[in-house]
Amino acid sequence: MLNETNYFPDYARDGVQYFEGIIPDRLISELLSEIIALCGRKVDLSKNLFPQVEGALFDYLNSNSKSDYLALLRAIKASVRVKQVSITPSVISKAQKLLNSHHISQRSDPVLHITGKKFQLSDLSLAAPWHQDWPALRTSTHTLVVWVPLGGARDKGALSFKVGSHQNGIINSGDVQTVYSIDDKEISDFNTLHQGMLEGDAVFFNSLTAHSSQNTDEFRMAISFRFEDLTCPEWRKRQFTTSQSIVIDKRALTGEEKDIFHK
Ligand SMILES: O=C(O)CCC(=O)C(=O)O
Repeated sequence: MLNETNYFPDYARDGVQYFEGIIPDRLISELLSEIIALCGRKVDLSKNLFPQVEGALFDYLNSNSKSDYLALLRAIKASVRVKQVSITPSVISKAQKLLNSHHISQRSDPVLHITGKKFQLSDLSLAAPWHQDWPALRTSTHTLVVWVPLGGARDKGALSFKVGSHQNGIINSGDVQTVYSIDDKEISDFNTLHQGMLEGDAVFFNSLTAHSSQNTDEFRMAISFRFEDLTCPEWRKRQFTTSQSIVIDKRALTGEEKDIFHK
């Protein structure tokens, strides 16, 4: 394990780089307030918002069906507040710099990540085992991932990275469960870096950098989004496609609508 405080990873060399305080507090607070409101709770702006999010989400989970809870998570993920975080000017300029391109895009949707034992819905842990994001995206090997904690990442809730693992290209991985997990032995040559993160910080990493999270007792919430270089020849060859797609979900139709559409 690398010394957490004395090591400053560099994106090109290590495939991961941290930036402190690049997301305005206001944006994070607005997103957290929205989550509390979506859970049907009143926001108390005089108190810390993150514990209120935890309480509101946990109550929602316990007083609604699992599918209603998952629908709420989808609604949160689709919030304009999430998009606002992902297009913060400071985030965009760092992404342009790290991708070495002024022409960048966000081809896929943001993802919402929750860990914390009391939010686990089945035997399947909410934590992510070691994996690369590339197999789930299949865009370009330059794809840049940005992970933004909304709370609970000051210690164990933060991601761990295998420093420099992006330089190995695509690593053997198992079948997809939640992610395409990588066996420890495939990445044992790389040092593990784990750095706690404050709200407002963001970590940028290559989609080939192996990373993981821990199944902590404490609640942790984060969002992630991806940037592509529109001038990347490799992505052009794939006709600017991505594997992370939105499909038309027929279950979303009401009974009446199903009668109208027949199929
Ligand atoms: O936040 C987590 O627990 C996992 C995040 C992750 O693996 C990712 O952003 O690819």
